[in-house]
Amino acid sequence: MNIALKFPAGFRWGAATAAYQIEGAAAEDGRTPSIWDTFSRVPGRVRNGDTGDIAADHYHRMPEDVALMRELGLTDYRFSIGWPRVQPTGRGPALQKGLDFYRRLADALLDAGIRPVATLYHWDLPQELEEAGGWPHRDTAERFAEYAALAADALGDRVVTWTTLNEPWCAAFLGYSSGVHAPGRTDPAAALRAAHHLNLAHGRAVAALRAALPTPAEISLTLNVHAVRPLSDAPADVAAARRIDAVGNRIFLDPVFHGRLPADLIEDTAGLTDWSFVHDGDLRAVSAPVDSLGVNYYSPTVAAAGPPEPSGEPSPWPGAAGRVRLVPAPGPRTAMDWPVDADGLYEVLTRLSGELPGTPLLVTENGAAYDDYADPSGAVHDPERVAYLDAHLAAVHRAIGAGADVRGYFLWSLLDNFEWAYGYGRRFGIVHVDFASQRRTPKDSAHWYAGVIARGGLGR
Ligand code: GBH
Repeated sequence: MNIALKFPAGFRWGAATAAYQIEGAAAEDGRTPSIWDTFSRVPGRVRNGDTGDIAADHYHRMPEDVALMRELGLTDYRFSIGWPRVQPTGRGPALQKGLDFYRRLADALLDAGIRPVATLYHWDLPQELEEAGGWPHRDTAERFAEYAALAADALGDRVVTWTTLNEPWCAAFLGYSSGVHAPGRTDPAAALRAAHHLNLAHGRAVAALRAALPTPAEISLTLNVHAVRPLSDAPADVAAARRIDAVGNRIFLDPVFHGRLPADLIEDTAGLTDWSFVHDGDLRAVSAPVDSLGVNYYSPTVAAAGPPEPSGEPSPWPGAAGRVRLVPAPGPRTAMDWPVDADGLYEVLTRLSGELPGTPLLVTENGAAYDDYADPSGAVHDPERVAYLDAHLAAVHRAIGAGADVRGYFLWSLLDNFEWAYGYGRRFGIVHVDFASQRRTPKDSAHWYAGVIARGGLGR
C-alpha cells in the first residue's frame, strides 16, 4: 500500500485503558472500594446494574493482554494505577501486593519493548476519601500528592511517562455537578471547588513526582479539551461558546499553564462562588511545569445562546447552565450518539500548539463505540471504527503538518471494557472481549492498527 500520510520517526503508537474499566478483582489483595464501586451499586446509576467487579479480568490476564499489545506492535501503553489498590482507603502506607501488580505489568511491557505510560487518577477515588469530603474538600489534594510519591517510589524506575490526572473536567463536573458519574453529587458550587482541588492535586503531585523520580522522567496531565464552536457568528452564540470554553477548558489550562484563573470564569460563576477556596500560593503550585499535555478527544461541542432544552437533568456546566444551549453537531453518530467529526481534533491540536508553544502534545485518548459483529469464522468486524480511527489519525497528521508538536497517539481502547454509566453495553475496544468467557478476539480495527503502526502511517 502507498503510505500517503507518513508520521514522524519516533511517533508513539499507543492504546489506552483505565484500572476500574478493565482490571476486575475488585476485592482482591487488599483493594478497598472506590467511589465507582459504590456508585455502580446504586440502582439506576449504571445501565443494567453493571459494576467493575470482574470487568475484563485484566488483573488475572495481564500477561495475555501484554502479548496482544506486542502483536499489535504498540510502542506505548497507557494504563492507570488504581489508587485503592495501592493505598487502601487513600491514606497511610502502600499496599505491596497492589504495587507488585503494576511492577509486573511495567516489567512485562518493557520486556515486550513497550513504554509504560501511567496515569495516577482515572476516577477511582478511594471511597473513604469521598466520605471525608471528596474532591470539594481541600485535603484530598494533599492525599493525592502523598499517593503520587508512593507510586513514584515503587514504579519510578520503570514507568516512562507519568500522567497525574485523567480528565479532571469529568471528575469535577460529571461527578459533582451533573452527577452522572461517581460520586453522583449535583452541587455546582461543590463541583467548582472540586475543579480547583483537582488542579491543586495535579500541581502538588508534579512536585512530589519531580522529587521522587530519576531524571529524565516525563510528567504530564490529560485533559478532555472540548472542541467548542459557536453555532453561528452571532455575538450571543459566540458568547455561549466562550462560557463553555471557560468552564470546560480554561478552568484547567489557565491555572496549569499560566498560573491564573480566567477572569471571565470568575464573573460567570459569581452567583455560585467567590473562589475563596483558592489560597495564596495555590496557583503557583498548580502551575509547576509539565513536560507534555495529553489531550482526549471524541467529538466536538456546538454552543448556542440559551436557554437549554428543558431536560430536567442537572447541568455539568456551572456558569453556563441556563444561558447556553448545546446543539448536536450534524452528521453520523457513534453508538454513544456522539457525532463523528475529525476536524474537531485538528482544531484542538492546532489551538493548543498555538497557545502553548514548547509544550509537546500527546493524543492520550481517541476512539469510538460501535456494535461490532462476528462472522461464522469468528472474525469480528467493525468497519465504522476503522473509518473513525483512520479519519482522526489523518486529522492528527494534518495538525502535525500545520506545525503542532504531536508526539504520539493512544487509541481508546485496547479492550472492550466497563464504559462507566453505560456499563458493558458500549464497546470501545479494538479487541473484542466476551465477558462471559473472557475470551479476547482482535477486531478488524486491531489488524488495521497493527498495519498502520508497521508502516508508520496511513495508506490513501
Ligand atoms: C473518556 O471520557 C474516558 O477517559 C474513558 O475512561 C472513557 O471510557 C472514554 O472517554 C469513552 O467514554 O457535552 O456534556 O455531553 C470521555 C468523556 C465524553 C466527556 C463526551 C465529554 C461530552 C460532554 N467525554 N462528553 S457533554
